[in-house]
Amino acid sequence: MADDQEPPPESKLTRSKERWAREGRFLTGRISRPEEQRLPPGQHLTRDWPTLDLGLTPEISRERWRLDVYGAVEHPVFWDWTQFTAQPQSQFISDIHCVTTWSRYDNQWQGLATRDLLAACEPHEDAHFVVLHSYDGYTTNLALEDFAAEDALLAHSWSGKPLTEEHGGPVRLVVPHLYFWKSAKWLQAIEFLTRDAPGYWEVRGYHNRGDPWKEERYSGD
Ligand SMILES: Nc1nc2c(c(=O)[nH]1)N[C@H]1C(S)=C(S)[C@@H](COP(=O)(O)O)O[C@H]1N2
Ligand SMILES: [Mo]
Repeated sequence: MADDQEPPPESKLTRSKERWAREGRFLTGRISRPEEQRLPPGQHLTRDWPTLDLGLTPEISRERWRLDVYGAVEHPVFWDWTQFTAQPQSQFISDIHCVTTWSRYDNQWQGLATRDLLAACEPHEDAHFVVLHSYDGYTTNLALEDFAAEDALLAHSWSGKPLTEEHGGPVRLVVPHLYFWKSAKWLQAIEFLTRDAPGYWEVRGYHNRGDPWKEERYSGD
């Protein structure tokens, strides 16, 4: 089971982001563009890679790291680092779209494709949602179809190097077709559910799904 760690007290950035959600900040008011449009509306490109989190970087050594997959699954999983890295390996290149309006192209990720994880744990017929639990107390929710996207993965490497601590190492989720807050850093557990359960940002004014091309930034968009 996931640790019952409380997320850290709300930082200035967290409070600003809650306010942006209330004010509808960064909304262009445009309708969703076709998927062929690489840069979603209201986004700008950045070449560096900003770090965004709750202001607390959990230090989880690869020795101490565990992945716990539980809930509505036929085969719960509890892997240590050796077991996790022995799973099938995938490499995907994808773009990052953060709801704070930066996007970053061509990120090369390596790790376990969520589809391979699903093959291992076999979600029940009535499992339609997942909640990701992280070592910093962060949570985020996804529909199972979004989690199962063909280029979604549990990434341990970026550009051929181990994922750094600031970007979520040892392991983070990457779901490229949704805003980056859905891509949980410092992944600890994946819970399969029959009913949806909004996560940290989803209960703080952010959209439940977060499709960048539909500008699903805030709840109500
Ligand atoms: N565990 C955890 N994962 C998280 C967050 C967080 O605070 N804690 N922030 C999310 C947000 S809002 C963004 S934009 C991305 C930022 O990832 P990066 O710091 O690697 O750019 O991580 C997401 N995943
Ligand atoms: Mo974000």
